[in-house]
Amino acid sequence: MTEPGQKWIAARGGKGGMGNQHFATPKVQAPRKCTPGEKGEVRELFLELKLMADVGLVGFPNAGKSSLVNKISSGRPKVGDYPFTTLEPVLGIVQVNGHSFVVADIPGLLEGASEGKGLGHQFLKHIERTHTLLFVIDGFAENAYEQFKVLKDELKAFHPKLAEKNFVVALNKSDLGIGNAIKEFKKHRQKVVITSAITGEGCSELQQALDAAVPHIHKKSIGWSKKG
Ligand SMILES: Nc1nc2c(ncn2[C@@H]2O[C@H](COP(=O)(O)OP(=O)(O)OP(=O)(O)O)[C@@H](O)[C@H]2O)c(=O)[nH]1
Ligand SMILES: [Mg+2]
Repeated sequence: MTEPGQKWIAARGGKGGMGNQHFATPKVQAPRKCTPGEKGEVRELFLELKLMADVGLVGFPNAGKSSLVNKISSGRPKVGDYPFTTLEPVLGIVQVNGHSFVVADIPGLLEGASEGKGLGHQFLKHIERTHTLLFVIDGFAENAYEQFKVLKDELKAFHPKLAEKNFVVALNKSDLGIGNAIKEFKKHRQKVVITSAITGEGCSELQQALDAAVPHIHKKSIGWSKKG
């Protein structure tokens, strides 16, 4: 169910029986005869909520996903200096260039997430329907590029479609000196937006990069119209 007001028949009612009136004749105008209706279908359903967002954040725990969401959007997920601070997805609205779109912060992923390791896999379903992914990589980590590759592989293992999505990479924690990571990504010709969620460096560039990646039809115009 993706639209407001959308209808879907989960279980059909049984065919109705024939009431007394059906058996009425000129002589017997109030018959006592009737036939019972059929039983309706019975189905047990398990409903699962998938959040609707345009951009889904993916990254290892502690990479700074929630810190960036705080900087670039209206979302206010909790930030902590320990892994798995974020335990539930949090949505935020990014307002840029006169329109807005929605980003979803999800718990960090671990290598093996697609097989159930850590927490993140439970939330990957929330990003199945997002158009764009934002990989958040801790640029200060020694194996930053390796982490990016692991994340991509995990997504692919979870669902090949996830790996085909449009994506933007934020190489975060630039305030800590991330020259090595920048070089690594350059070597592999992978474009990145260099960010610091602490100083704010690169955060408006990140908004622009996401804006360029999210298709226009998904965006809502911000503004007001003067009536009367
Ligand atoms: N120096 C520096 N620290 C950062 C930056 N971004 C985040 N941090 C710190 O890194 C830690 C983790 O930040 P979070 O935003 O909670 O990271 P997360 O990726 O959401 O983590 P999980 O929710 O656990 O997956 C916090 O102590 C932040 O203050 C940054 O750009 N520079
Ligand atoms: Mg977080």
